[in-house]
Amino acid sequence: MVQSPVQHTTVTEEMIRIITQRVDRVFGLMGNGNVDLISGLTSQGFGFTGVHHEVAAVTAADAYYRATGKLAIATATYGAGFTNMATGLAEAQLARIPMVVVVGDAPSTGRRPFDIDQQTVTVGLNIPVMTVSAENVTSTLTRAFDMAEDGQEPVMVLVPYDLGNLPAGDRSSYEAYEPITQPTATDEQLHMIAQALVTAKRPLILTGGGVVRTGTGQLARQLGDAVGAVFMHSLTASNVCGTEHSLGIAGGFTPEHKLPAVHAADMVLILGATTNAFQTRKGALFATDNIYRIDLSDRWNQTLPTAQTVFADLTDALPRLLHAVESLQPRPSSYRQEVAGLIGADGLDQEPVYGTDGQLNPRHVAAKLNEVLPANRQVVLDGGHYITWIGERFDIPDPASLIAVGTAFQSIGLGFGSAVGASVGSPEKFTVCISGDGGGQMALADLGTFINQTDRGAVIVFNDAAYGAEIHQYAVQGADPTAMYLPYVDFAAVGQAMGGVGITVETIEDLDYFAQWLSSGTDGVAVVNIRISTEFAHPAMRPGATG
Ligand SMILES: Cc1ncc(C[n+]2csc(CCOP(=O)(O)OP(=O)(O)O)c2C)c(N)n1
Ligand SMILES: [Mg+2]
Repeated sequence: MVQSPVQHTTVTEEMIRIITQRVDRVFGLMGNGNVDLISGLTSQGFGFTGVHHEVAAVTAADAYYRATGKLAIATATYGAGFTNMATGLAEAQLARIPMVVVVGDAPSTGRRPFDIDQQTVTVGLNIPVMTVSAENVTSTLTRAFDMAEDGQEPVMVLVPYDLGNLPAGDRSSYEAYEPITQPTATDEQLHMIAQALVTAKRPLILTGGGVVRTGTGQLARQLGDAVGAVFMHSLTASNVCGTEHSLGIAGGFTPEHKLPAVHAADMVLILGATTNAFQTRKGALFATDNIYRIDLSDRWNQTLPTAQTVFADLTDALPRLLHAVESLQPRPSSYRQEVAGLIGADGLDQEPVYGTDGQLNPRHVAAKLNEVLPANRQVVLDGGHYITWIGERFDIPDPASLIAVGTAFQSIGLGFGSAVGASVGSPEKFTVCISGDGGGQMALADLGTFINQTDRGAVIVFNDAAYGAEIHQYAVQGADPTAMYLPYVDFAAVGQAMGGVGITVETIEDLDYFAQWLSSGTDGVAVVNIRISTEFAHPAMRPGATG
């Protein structure tokens, strides 16, 4: 009798088994280090989105999480595939985005002349890293998912590329992951904040990404309603409390005419929001020192050293705080009624629509775009001067509908790649990716990916033929502007070449063509190239304004 050979599960097969159990989407670009993995996934019809530059594998997985709350995988080959990911990884780590990054690595026999030390580079990015072996593939990959989810961070899994066809080791070797214990507030601490809220004349609650992640927006709203507080939110927490008593976005994006209403606050409670220089206008956003924070760690308080911080998980702390406030039987403050009288005119109608160069004023453009874009918008931003106008003028329905990958690491050039992940994650929304011409040229590799992956959406380029942010911040202080100006690129033509519908906007009325395209309901992606003047600087760009 001929004995049939024992069927082993290979390392690659075992990785695919775990991946398909834990996620529904992989973003990546292949090479020798990950071709078998991708091939094994696509051959079974698994959701794989190919990108054109590896940084987009990471930023698309990042935006996918921000859009859906679901963890995704980014994969690349060893060497250049890995190094191309670095900027996206630094952003994901700083922004606390869970993802598992699966990357090929040098063979288990040792580095070849062209291999680099990927482990050390990953450690340098502050990202946990683990290396798969044939014996531990199950436990390693499972642990990577658990760590990423629980720790809210990217986790790197390196796979020596020669191991793929070896039999995978004992599946039972996995030791259960020990979840991180979160800090808990004491009753006294919560009572202190409750007292401050109840005795304040004009309490203000600033909500951030921590409120979004813990799903505590409604609790924060109830807390504010109990004391008559006014709300603000960070960039990542648009409309998280669903209240009309909000002064909108906090920080550099806060329009100047709303600042008197913010400065009137005599007590501020910050819930799960980073207080970086931009968010607090270098600590000057609030006129009071009577500031309290509830957050998991002090890592995110960068500008308010005197704020009283209670370290706690909002899921536990907010219901208890609400109870503490209610037991003090507060009388709601009159702040909400006073706010209308404190907000000045926004002054848009006083501003010219064009500069003396004949090009458009970006503030008017942002205001009109806000009117014409569909309500079910999902706005993906790159970085640059132009985003100040979007932050100021755009209505965003909920936190998941404003995605700005790159703000934590202060990187431009991540817009089109991240728009891929947002669009794939929430195809029911109208995804609009807004970019500058500088960041747009940096991200160009994945403009075509976004166009191809999106049934209906738009790319809008605020094109001032310049690194506008540098002109408005540094040329005004005497830096030579030569290298700040860029050759003009017609993004409508570039977009058309990649399968989009090109629309050129030189006058404010030209935006009606875009409005018509939107109302026609035609499938596809409009690529709208808008010529912007370099003469209009947002106040947040003033030297030293926000850091
Ligand atoms: C990767 C990277 N390189 C350089 C910078 C510095 N930087 C910040 S904004 C900016 C200009 C962006 O130009 P553009 O995308 O055209 O937008 P604009 O400021 O003109 O509106 C530059 C170069 C950066 N933030 N990230
Ligand atoms: Mg520009």
